[in-house]
Amino acid sequence: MAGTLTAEELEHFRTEGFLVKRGLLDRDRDLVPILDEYAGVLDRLATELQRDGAIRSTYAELPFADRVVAVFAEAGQDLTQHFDFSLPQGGTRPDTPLWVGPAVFALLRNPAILDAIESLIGPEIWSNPVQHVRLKVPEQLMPPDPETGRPRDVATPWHQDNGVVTEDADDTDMITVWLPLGDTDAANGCLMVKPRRHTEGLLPHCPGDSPMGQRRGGLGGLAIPQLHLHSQTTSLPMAAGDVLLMHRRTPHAAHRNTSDHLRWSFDLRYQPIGQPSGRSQFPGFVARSAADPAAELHDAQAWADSWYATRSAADRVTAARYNRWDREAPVCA
Ligand SMILES: O=C(O)CCC(=O)C(=O)O
Ligand SMILES: [Fe+2]
Repeated sequence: MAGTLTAEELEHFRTEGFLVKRGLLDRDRDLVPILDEYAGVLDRLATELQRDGAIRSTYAELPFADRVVAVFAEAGQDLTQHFDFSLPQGGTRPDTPLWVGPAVFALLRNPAILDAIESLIGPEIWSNPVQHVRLKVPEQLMPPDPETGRPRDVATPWHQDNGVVTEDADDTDMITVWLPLGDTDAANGCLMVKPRRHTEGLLPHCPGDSPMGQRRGGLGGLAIPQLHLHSQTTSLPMAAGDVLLMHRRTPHAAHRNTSDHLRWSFDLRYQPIGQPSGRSQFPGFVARSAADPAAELHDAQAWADSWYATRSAADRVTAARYNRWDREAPVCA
């Protein structure tokens, strides 16, 4: 079991609320297939944008990460949803872009990742559908935000992942798995955590459009108010192949991307089978089961179809509630 955690690693996770497992993934075996699959998505997207007059060149000569930067910057748009394997929180339409390809499914089922998860929650593992790819173009290369006139901020505000799901999942033993597809540091937007704060319970979160929120994209804009952000911050520079495991109540955030190159990452989540996912309108699956191996999903097309079916039911998805926070709450006003 290549990814099984050692006793020291388990102890670190339990006391600190997170663990960086260096080199858990092999770049050639585990990450290159994603890059190959996404190169096709990007090529089709660039071709379409050029046809529609949104960009002059398809930038076909550039390697993937540089090509993402060139295409997003010239189009002046964050086009991440074309690569994402989840749907937006509200506003989904039957033609909302989504990429649920076989290489992404293979990563969700990656044996080394599942070994690490098994060490934390046991062998009955559900792939929780709160999952994303994040393609963060250097902020200085994107046109300024039309509303504020300031550079578009791709930082991720401080939050706990428990805070971005619905309250039925508060006791779900959800583990976040965050992995960069290119090397990441404080300049290009690596993650930061507040160690040992996962034992404090759920902290208040404020919507991005409230005075205490930080008016930022993603995550429905949720942010923990400054008042609760005392205590040490640890930045986590990581290389492609490293994997961060996080407790659902560990406060975390990401630096801005002030570099000149793409910061991109996947975040996945796992939990014991049978517990609420906190996003019941989205589909998960049995990733590993010692008790009932026949229940495991091995069919990439069936997984993709489960997302297409959710997207087709767009009215239901749009009406759904994604979190519990109220912009009028005293802590946010
Ligand atoms: O990648 C980011 O900037 C944020 C990721 C995050 O919040 C998560 O993985 O839970
Ligand atoms: Fe998060």
